[in-house]
Amino acid sequence: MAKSPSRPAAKPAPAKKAATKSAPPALPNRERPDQPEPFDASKDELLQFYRDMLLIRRFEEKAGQLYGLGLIGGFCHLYIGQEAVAIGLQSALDGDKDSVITGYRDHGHMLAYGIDPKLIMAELTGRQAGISKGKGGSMHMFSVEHKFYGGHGIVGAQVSLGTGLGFAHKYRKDGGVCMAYFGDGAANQGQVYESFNMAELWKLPIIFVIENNQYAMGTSVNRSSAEDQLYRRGESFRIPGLQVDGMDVLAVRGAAEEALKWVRAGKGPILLELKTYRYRGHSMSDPAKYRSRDEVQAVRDKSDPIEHVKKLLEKQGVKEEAMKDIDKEIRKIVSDAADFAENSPEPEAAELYTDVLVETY
Ligand SMILES: Cc1ncc(C[n+]2csc(CCOP(=O)(O)OP(=O)(O)O)c2C)c(N)n1
Ligand SMILES: [Mg+2]
Repeated sequence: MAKSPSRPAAKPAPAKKAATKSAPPALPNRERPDQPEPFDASKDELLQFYRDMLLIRRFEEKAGQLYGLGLIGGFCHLYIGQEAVAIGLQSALDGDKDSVITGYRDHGHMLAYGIDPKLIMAELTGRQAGISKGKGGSMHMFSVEHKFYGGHGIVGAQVSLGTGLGFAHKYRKDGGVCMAYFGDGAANQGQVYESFNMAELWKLPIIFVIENNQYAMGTSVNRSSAEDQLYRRGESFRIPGLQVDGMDVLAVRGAAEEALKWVRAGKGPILLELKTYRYRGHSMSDPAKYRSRDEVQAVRDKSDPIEHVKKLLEKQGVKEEAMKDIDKEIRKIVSDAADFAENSPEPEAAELYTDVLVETY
């Protein structure tokens, strides 16, 4: 081919510099948390885990029914399958000092805090007696008294807000730690990384908790995440991460203890990735075309967190009958909560004007 006259002749390539022999600068020493041991629960503690997880399961089943009956409006995201995460983590917190914040899949976290199921069910059904006076509903539960800061519908927003809570704990020197939960989908949000940077820079007392239930709506984690080992997501901010079996409440509690030890020692934030699974759809209106029934059934059969504890209790000599009695007791608590909610009045119209602004105008 003829050479174009307008194009200057190519310059000879510069001679390559001899490769330097010295190694790249070493990274400063980074301490790592210890690999957590599973929590060594007594029989009573194990029974308590069983009871607490079952309460979430039965409560969520009832919420699904009430939604079907049209008693719950708007969005409703159930926590069935993920019970070991909220129970294992929150059972390790100090309720007087520590704070919790999460996304819209929040009923389980409220129950894990020991908040009265009646108030939660009343909130779901939009009643005056609800924990947010019936004005928040499923996604916007809140309890300052319990240091539970929501219930947030904007994916990832709770991570920045949680970082603010961590900042408040440090600023006030109240000794508290914030536990900020978010999903595998939220883990791809930009504000998460801005928060990571500030949290590590200022050594804020916060545990970032990724509840990796494998899906963000209909998108699997592998389809959406370049780095699907989510516990590594803090590494470039020097935030250490631990990957935990989120279907095993003892593993979760063990990881919570290790994380709290790290944060309470003033070493700054830590990241926990809890591998878990949601059995139900993303919300109540999910056609579930992105996974097979067999996939869900296989997790139920092999890894159910409640069945796991049941087996451990059996090994400790707890009889099937005793566990059935607990189930009956829990079902009664849940049906009482539903009756309470159904028989509670809706908020007065005047409530529309309260809790809107902190100041008065
Ligand atoms: C900023 C923002 N983007 C998108 C949505 C819509 N949305 C609601 S939930 C969701 C998926 C989040 O998945 P994940 O973080 O894995 O949480 P999970 O539902 O599995 O608990 C999306 C994209 C939203 N609510 N907010
Ligand atoms: Mg998810």
